[in-house]
Amino acid sequence: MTTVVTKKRSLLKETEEKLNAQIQMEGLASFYYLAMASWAETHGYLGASEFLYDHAEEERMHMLKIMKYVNDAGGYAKAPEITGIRHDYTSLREVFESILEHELAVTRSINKLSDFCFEVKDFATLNFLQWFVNEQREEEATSRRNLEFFDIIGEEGQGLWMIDTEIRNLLAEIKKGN
Ligand code: OFO
Repeated sequence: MTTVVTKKRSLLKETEEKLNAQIQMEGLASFYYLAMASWAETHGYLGASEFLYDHAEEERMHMLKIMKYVNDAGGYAKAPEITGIRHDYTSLREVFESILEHELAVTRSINKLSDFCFEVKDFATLNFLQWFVNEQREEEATSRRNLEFFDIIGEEGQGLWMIDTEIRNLLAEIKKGN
């Protein structure tokens, strides 16, 4: 039911659309991580798959956080349409390289959105987005750390097994800190 009261809000239509685009991006990220988790699990990388399954949940939580914000602000959050998920990778390294690229793209998206909110003086949404700004800083650091394992340990011999173990250990460390 739409009443006069429910129409009154300070959230601009354009901000709502941009937040919905971010919801789409977070939802896609969740399934993107889920597909990589399944790839890793079926290729014997159980530590990496644990990390990736866990991260798929994190991304879902990010999506829900924005949905709740939009609806609480008087807008209408749209559940994302998920298509075009990649299911095949040539190596575990490629999985983690594409994760870093993805996280950098999400950071750019959050920054653009924050910049827009600043321009239109939507300080409430700008404040809300600060959580995501900090989160992206952490996610980029984690993505780089995972990739460093490949360079430091090396992939030869038992290297991949050790890398897989280190990725699992990093997840445990992150969980301890949360
Ligand atoms: Fe939602 O932080 Fe990664 O993508």
